Amino acid sequence: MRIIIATIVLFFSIQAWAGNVAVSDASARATAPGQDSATIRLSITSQKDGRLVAVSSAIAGAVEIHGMVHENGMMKMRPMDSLPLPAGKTVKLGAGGTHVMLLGLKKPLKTGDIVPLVITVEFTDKKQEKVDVNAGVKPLATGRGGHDHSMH
Ligand SMILES: [Cu+2]
Repeated sequence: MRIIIATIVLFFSIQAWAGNVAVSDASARATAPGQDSATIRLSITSQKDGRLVAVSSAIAGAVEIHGMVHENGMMKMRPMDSLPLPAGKTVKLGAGGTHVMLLGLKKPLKTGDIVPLVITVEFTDKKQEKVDVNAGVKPLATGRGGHDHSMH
């Protein structure tokens, strides 16, 4: 059964359901030359109260959940241990605030590439659920509307 689910996830990566957790709209941007980190955007909906506790990817040395904090009048990224996922609420990551960050990319991200991710959610009863997600790589943002770090 697990193999069948994994296969379905591979072919229908737009929205991955695995039990209580749905992940949608997962995407990244192509990397600029020399860039070895990348921000992942995605939306997570958990049907039960839980927390996003880990994200991993075979193509990155490390994956962190980053929050944004004000420090001396500047917005800075800070790693978070976990991110609350209230039951039934869609939590968006990557829209200028909390985001998932790939560090130590093993290869550059090119438009059309797929970034494999494993997302781990822990529920209030301490049970964990892992969701396989494929994030599509979009072209590097340029010009209007391409402001990934806008705080609006
Ligand atoms: Cu970050």
